Amino acid sequence: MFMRIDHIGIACHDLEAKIALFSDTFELTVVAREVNEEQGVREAMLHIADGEGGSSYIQLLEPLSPDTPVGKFLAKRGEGVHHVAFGVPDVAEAMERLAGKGVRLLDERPRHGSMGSEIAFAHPKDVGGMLTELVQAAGAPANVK
Ligand code: MC0
Repeated sequence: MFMRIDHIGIACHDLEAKIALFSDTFELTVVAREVNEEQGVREAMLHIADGEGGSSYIQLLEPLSPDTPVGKFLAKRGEGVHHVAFGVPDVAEAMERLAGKGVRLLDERPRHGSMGSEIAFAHPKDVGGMLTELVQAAGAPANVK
């Protein structure tokens, strides 16, 4: 079910500065920039590699305000890795499977994520302190109607 790493989310105070740092240091290219009001973030996706199940990215996240998940995270822990996102073929099915293992989901239904994806989060306290995101990419089987 957890077929690949879709992205690693990095919380930062200054998106433009971190885009410059990551693209220069790791020689990565920005392939998408978005504002996601529902999640309270301004973000950029930096392409890492393409694989059979889809591509993988570094996602840089700047909060839209202090009173958002990423804003609170920065205040408490500072900049750094915020979450790990697994690419799955069907996010609704992956949510059911995690819930069946006793993992608390933070979303009752899939929400809109980067680049047309559908996403859901699982509670970090139920998976060893790692905020976990499930991502069904826009081109994943369950999204092809
Ligand atoms: C909080 N905690 C974390 C954490 N955030 N642990 C690991 N990784 C994180 N990112 C820990 C805290 O340290 C605390 O532990 C406990 O969880 C409760 O945290 P809190 O500071 O009291 O905050 P809450 O409970 O209000 O919210 C935490 C929670 C929230 C994870 C439930 O941030 C959430 O619902 N996140 C999901 C949505 C999200 O993160 N969206 C932004 C990315 P202690 O031991 O101190 O009690 S959006 C995104 O990425 C989209 C655009 C996409 O990929 O397409």
